[in-house]
Amino acid sequence: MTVNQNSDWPSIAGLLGHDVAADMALIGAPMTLGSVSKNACDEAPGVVRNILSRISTYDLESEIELAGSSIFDAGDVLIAGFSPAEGFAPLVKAIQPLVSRHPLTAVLGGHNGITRAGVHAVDVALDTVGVLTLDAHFDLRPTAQGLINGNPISALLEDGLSGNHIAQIGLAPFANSKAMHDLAKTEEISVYTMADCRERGLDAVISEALDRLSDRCEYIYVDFDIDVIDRALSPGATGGRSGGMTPTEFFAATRLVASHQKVRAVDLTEFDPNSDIGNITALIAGRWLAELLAGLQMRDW
Ligand SMILES: [Mn+2]
Repeated sequence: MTVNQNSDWPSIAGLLGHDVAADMALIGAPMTLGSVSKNACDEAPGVVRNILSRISTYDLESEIELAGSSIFDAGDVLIAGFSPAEGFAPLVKAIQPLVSRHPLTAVLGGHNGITRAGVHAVDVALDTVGVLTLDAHFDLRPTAQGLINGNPISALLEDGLSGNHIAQIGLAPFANSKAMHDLAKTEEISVYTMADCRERGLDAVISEALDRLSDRCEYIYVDFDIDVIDRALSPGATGGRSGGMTPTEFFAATRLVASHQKVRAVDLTEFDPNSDIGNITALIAGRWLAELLAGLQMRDW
C-alpha cells in the first residue's frame, strides 16, 4: 500500500466499486487499431485507473468534497485489437445499460473511433441525442476507406445524426482541411475555434453550445478528445498542437459540461500513454474524472 491509498488521504481510486446506485459509471474502451497514427491508446484505461490514487477527493478551491460519491466501474470492454467497425457493436452493448442506469457514464478510450458507439449507446435512433466535441479536429475525414479515429463525426452524419445536433469546440488552425470546414458549414454544425474560445471565454462558448443542443435534444453526449489541450502541456496526446487549450481551461470545461442535466455520457479519447512524459497527461485524465464528479454534484436533482 502506498501512502496515497491510506484513509488519511482519500483518493478518487477509493470511489471505484460496484454500487449500481452510483451517480457515475466508468467503462474502459481500449481501442487502438484503425488510428491515423500509431499509438498505445488501448493502454490508457489501465493507466488512468492507476493514477486515480494520486487524485484527492477534495477540491480546496471550490470546497467540493467527493468522498461521499461513488463510481460504478464496469471494467474494460474486450475490444483490444478490434477496428472501430468490429468494436462498434460490443461497445454499444456494454455502454447502453450503464447509460440507462446512471445519471452519467464516462467512457475511457481508446482512440476517437469509440465515439460513434458511445453516441449510439445514448440513442440508437440518433434523433434525441446531441453531440458536443472538445477536439482540435473536426473528425470529418471521409469514411470510404473504412472507419478510423479521424472520422467518427462523418460516420455519425452518415448514420443519420443531424448536423444541427452537433457542436465542436477547440478546433485548431492548420490542423484541419477546408473541405472539412465546408462540410461542417453545410451540415450546420456549430463550430468554435480556439480563437473563439480565447476571445469569448471558454465558459461562454460551452454554455452557448450546450444551450443550443439542449433546445434540440433530450440527451447530450460529449467527446473530450485530449488533443484539444496544448501539445506542450499534454505530451500524451499525439494529435495535439501548440496553441491549444490549457489544462486549467480543460478542467473548468469538464466541470461545466458535467453539471448540465442533459449530459448522459462522455468519453475521453486519444490519450497515448507511450507518448506521455512524467505522467503529465495521465494526471490530466485522472483529474478529468474528478471534475466530472464535481460537476455532477452541482446538478439540481
Ligand atoms: Mn478527435
